[in-house]
Amino acid sequence: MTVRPALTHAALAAGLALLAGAAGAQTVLKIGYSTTKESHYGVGSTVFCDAIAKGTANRYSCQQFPNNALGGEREMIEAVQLGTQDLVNTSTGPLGNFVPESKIFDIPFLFRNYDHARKVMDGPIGQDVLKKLQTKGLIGLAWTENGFRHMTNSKRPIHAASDASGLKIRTMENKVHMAGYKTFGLLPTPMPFPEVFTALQQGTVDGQENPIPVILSSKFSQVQKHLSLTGHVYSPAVIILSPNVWSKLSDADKKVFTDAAAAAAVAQRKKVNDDEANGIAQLKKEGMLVDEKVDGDSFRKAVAPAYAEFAKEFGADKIAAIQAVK
Ligand code: EAX
Repeated sequence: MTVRPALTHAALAAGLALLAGAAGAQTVLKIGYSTTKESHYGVGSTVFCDAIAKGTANRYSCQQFPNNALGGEREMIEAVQLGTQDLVNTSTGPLGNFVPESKIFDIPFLFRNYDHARKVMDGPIGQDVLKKLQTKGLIGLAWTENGFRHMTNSKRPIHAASDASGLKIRTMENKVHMAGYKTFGLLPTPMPFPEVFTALQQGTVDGQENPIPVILSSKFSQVQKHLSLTGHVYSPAVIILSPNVWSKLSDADKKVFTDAAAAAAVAQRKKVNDDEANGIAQLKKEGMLVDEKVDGDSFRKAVAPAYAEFAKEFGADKIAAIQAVK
């Protein structure tokens, strides 16, 4: 009499185990980024996450952490390197501290426009650097995009480089940017992104610089009066995966992940385009005074002498090779 129920339990347990086996192991990957779910990073990350879920029949899926929920970009890259976070969709701002080869892309006025920048990132030069991430315990899946960066501040309109002189501006933790911005007369103050809104609000810094999609989604219009479309530097972004996850993927799954990241890049760049096209009107509506016809030559002239330093650091030939991409 006592045997029968025990058998039933055993049969039930075996049945459950079978069911679980049929469904397969399910892995939920944590992906973090700085801005909102609706922003360019959210759009790209959602395309990536949907594609890996579809391509692996839900064996892999994501939990998204927008709005700096997992920390600043440097912290997130570190966590991905350690394997305590699976994925990050991040600007290259702090990436040079891990992969020095990526710093060349941070030179001000290196790229002429979006077409040029995307061609370089997707071409042999960009892809070589993407592969270099592997040597630092990071798997670069694809270059996504943050966008060309523009200056905002609370003090005065910036039309020419001389207007920038003396303004205290928050920069990313990026030595190339800081060196470049000093030539404009700015006083660069490096700071992780999660602290920027408060620093602007409290006047710890006068301004900051970021692409339109970031200025929009982070509501900087609430704390900044002036926007100048300086486009002084291109800000690439990248989806990075932890090697812990990568090393467990089959070749077929690896292809699903890289294809998903490529699709994410297309969607994220399209969102950057859309924000560049529509966001400026929105920012004006929110009260910002926008200089759309900045004296770009004054900035290019100011930074020109720093190119000698950049050439020493990165090689004049490497810089020229990027400039030569048509
Ligand atoms: O990647 O730190 C920055 O200003 C970045 O542009 C922002 O985190 C989005």
